[in-house]
Amino acid sequence: MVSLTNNDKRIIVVANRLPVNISIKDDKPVYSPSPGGLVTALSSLKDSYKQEWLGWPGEVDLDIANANEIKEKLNNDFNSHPVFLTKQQVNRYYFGFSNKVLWPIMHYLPSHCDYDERDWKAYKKVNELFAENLLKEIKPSENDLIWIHDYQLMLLPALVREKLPNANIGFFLHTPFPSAEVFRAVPYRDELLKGVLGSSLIGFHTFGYLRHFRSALLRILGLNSEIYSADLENHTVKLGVYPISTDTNQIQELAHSTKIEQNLKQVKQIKRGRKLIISVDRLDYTKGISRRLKGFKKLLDRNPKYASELCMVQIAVPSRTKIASYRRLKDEVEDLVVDINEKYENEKEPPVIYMYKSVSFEKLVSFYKQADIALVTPLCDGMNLVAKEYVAVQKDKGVLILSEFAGAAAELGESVTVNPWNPDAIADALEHALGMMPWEKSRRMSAMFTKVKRNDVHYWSKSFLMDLSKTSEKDQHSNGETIPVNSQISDEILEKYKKAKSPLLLLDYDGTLVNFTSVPMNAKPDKNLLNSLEEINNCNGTEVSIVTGRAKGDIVEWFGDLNFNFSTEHGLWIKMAGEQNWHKTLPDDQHPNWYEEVKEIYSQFCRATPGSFIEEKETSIAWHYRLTDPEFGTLQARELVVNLTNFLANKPAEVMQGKSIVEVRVPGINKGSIISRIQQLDKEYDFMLAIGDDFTDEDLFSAVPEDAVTIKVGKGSSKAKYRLNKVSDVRNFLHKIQAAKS
Ligand code: GDG
Repeated sequence: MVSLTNNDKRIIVVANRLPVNISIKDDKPVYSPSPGGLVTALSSLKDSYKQEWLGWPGEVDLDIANANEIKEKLNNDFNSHPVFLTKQQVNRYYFGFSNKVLWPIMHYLPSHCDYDERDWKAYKKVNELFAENLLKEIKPSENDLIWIHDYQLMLLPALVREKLPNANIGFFLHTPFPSAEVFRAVPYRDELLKGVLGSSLIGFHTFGYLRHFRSALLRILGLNSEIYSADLENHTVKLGVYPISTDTNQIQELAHSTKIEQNLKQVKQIKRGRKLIISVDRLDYTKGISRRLKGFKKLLDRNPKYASELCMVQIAVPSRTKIASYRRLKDEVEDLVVDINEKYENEKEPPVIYMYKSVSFEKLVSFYKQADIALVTPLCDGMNLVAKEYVAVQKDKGVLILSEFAGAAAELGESVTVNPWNPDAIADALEHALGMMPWEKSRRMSAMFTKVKRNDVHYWSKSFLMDLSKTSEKDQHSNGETIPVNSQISDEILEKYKKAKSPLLLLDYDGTLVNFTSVPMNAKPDKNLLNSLEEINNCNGTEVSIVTGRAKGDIVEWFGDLNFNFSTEHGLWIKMAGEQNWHKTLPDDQHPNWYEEVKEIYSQFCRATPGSFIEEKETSIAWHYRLTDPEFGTLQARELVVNLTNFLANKPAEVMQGKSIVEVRVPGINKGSIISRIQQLDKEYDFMLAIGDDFTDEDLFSAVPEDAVTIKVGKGSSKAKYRLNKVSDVRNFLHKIQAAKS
């Protein structure tokens, strides 16, 4: 088990709802704790971390109750900080955008969406309110762990990051993350994704949701990510899979305690000797209640004897009743229950017992204990805790029928899985469960119990928080990452530069001095850049060098008039300032003999990969895929690299894969070749600064002397010592260089 002990740190939990209820009695607020899963999840960390909560305290009439008094009481007695919301804010942010747009989309049910721009505005406003309250009331420091929960607060991580760039911000999504094709339909999808990306760590219940999220980043924001992380301009976001669970020990204890005796008796009275099938859900259209009832009806229609032998209890907890589709669902479900019970009205007892209410947890555990089968058939569900609670109670008996579309199905493979959309399949699964031999029930349930016990809710919270505490910048630097150029480092570099008599600047072009464009020829240098570089070049002996992989022709066209040093085509052609002619690093007779065949392989890939194109240079040839479908392009590039590596195995060629490019070149010449040329010409410099953004610049970083200043643009491991985050930061830095000597 992971261990977390750090008494300096606080865990700040931010969720839509605080774990405390406030009601008004005799014009006075009455407080009652409502500990949900999150409180349980964090209970085992109570001794090692101080815990604070931020959230909406529920509807409180502030005309009757005094806001300051409530605040004080919640602070002192519940470590909680309320974010008070007006009725209209609740309607628009919570019932509106959160539950009429995000909830259905996250669950693949866009037909339930009802979009109103005013709801989005309120969603934004409330997320801002949460950020303001967090910063003002709790004042987090870099030592704290901020844990934000769920789809109602997707904008919050970025709002907090803006004010606290080094904060440890975790975000956990309790719903599924749908396919990017579905998420694309959300209005303001970019803002939502960028909002979540303010986090240091984003957690999902399953790997499938994580995969969809990455795909949405790529397809909607054009952001490439690794399996477990995404590099942004200013920070890295880790991604992880943390399946939520139950407090298995506590549930087992309750299931065997005398506390539930009375409840057990009541459940037995409901059963009356029949077999019990239990279903428990919030009354929500994602939970598949109607289809489940239809499935049960099919079972009875196929086997009328079951009408007297079985009893199905459906507990439907009232939920989001302000939303029309939830009210319609209630009518539909109740009609179906009446339908079944009317059809079998001659039986002694109705086969379906429908309870539209919330019951105590003791009662719930009693139902789980008495149930021969749990029928858990959501159409889509982030995890589904009911399934795990049933397993936690049963231990080695009973049968769990579980929807394929619940996150829990990824872990509970020994359940009887079912397609919840198909009532016939539900009836089949029930028949299967009813006929199952005791030894098989025991084998399946014991295997599931072992997993639910090992990966319980305490493991869930500890593993998430453990990973979150490892995401701080400090940790990443100690893992060999580049150091961001802050104002102190920048001053130190500029000071060295000022003192130097013959400084040399070695600057990569694309991704360093200019941003990437979809068509390479569009990335022309602007006037501002040209002026800035020219001024630096003319200043007290400074030499500017453009060190690029681009063809010589592009550079001559754009910079030909300027007296810079140039290294083009990854070091094939070099011309130092003042030289009349270009120096070719390779003798003329060394034109690569593999060139035409590589071109042919590229052509085949171009035909199969719409949007890709070939760029021909003298001794290298590149396949660009920045304009292709991003996922397909990446797959094709991988395939291409395998093909090329095989084909070029014994040939004088090097295959390289960079940012949306695969390139084959002659080995031994690269961006570091300019340093050999400098040595050949006996040139000497007393200060060198090299800046570049991709793997081809690593050759330059390796070739420069050890005391040179090396800067990588963007995140990622590198031989460079320092890091600037983006092209605009490089340009600002160049302006400082320009100012330093003038
Ligand atoms: C969301 C995601 C994800 C239910 N009725 C009563 C009652 N419950 C308790 C159950 C269980 C919880 O409520 C329901 O949790 P679920 O996971 O089944 O579903 P959601 O409410 O939709 O939760 C879901 C979850 O977040 C956690 O990440 O698993 O996918 O949709 O614990 O026991 N508890 C009591 N009386 C009831 O009548 N006391």
